[in-house]
Amino acid sequence: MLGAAAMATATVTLPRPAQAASLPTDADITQEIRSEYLHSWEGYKRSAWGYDEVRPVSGGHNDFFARGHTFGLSIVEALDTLWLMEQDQEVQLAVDWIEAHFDPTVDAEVQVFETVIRLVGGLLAGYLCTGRPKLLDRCRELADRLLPAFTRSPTELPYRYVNLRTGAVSGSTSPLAEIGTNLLEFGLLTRLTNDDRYWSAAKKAVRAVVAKRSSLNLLGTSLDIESGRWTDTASAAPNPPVDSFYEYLWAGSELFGDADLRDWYRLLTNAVLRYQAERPGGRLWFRQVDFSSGKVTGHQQSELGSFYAGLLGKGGDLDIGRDYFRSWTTLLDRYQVLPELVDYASGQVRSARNDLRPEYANSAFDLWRLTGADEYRQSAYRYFQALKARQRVSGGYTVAEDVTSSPIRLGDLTPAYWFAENLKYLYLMFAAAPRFDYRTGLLSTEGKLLRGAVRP
Ligand code: DMJ
Repeated sequence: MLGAAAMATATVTLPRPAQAASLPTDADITQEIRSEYLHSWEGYKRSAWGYDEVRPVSGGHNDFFARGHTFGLSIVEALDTLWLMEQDQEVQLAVDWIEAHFDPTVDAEVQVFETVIRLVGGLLAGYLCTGRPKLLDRCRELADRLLPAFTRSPTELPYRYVNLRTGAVSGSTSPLAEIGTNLLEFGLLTRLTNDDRYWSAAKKAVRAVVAKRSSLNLLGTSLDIESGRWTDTASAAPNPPVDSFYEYLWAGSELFGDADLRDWYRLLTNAVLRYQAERPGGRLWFRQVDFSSGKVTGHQQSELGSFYAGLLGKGGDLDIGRDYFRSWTTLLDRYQVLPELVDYASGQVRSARNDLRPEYANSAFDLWRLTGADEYRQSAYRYFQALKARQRVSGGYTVAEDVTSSPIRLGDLTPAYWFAENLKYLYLMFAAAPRFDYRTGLLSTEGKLLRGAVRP
């Protein structure tokens, strides 16, 4: 949180976006991004190889899913980015580690959503990029062990956790992002294996949620997956923990040509735009409202919600997406690196952390692909330069505890998604990457390349 004096300055009218500056050449930027990515990757390899995540300041490591167990998460997350960057020796190292050590049968309780978007998605993307069949085998074994979360549910809404060894399920209150962000990975697995169980489970879960929408066509935030009742009736889109539920409606309709998903995306998005969008001070933000009455319950905006600018563009609301992106750019102007959570009505920072989040860069990438406008490359490059100036350490890149303090107060973790997302979006914007099909390429919520890998 900001101190009182700083808070007073934080409530003044938001500044205009910074003037466009001329960028270095694409070749120089590409080289810079690749070299920063490899700086981080080498830090992980040096201090935490085989562990889920590196602590780049202390040289320690972190188990992401379950204490005492590793899935080599950063390796799985990095795989398709390394491949897109044509780092074939590193790809070989990563695939060799996965083939030798990745164990989808450990006696550990894992969070289904995180396992799907990071590990199932990472293995799928790795398979699509490299064609190594064992990656698909491991992926399938893992997904089979996640299925009890769906099949043991009385409502078709998945449990949050499953023990990969025993199949025991737990976690009966689940937010929408966790219930619905399976469509791409499970749908693709079904396509690749001809086994309908994955897609069928994912789609039934989403159908069950949409059926519970209010008369305003809004959704709440979380459900009791055993009773099927809402446990939180605030419509919080595009904030977490509902964010990627909406993203996967659009992306699922795009990847599989599914008309239900397309219709649901449109229906629900129309309601979010109608009841939640507002423009205080000329900036577009999304308030939180009760899903039945539309009564306003909050004005918080999470950095994770900034992905929505790109989604709106892809879903056919380009002008609104562009406006929302500009709102986030005004925060970048002010803080240089984005804080995790702001209250746009009061101007207060509610969480001053920066967890090396990729969502702003993700939207810049999406909107640049849709429009070709240089504004998005300018903004993305500025975002990258700010992280480089503030959060680069000798062991890679690290999260920040407080972006409003001067100097910025750093933490000690490289979240594994860093290897999957931030610099991948940047790289693809500047590199004219030969291994990416810019026309059809489709990335998951975790930045995994699920369509559009051009194999050399
Ligand atoms: C990533 O794991 C994914 O982008 C997910 O959808 C939510 N956000 C985190 C990174 O911020």
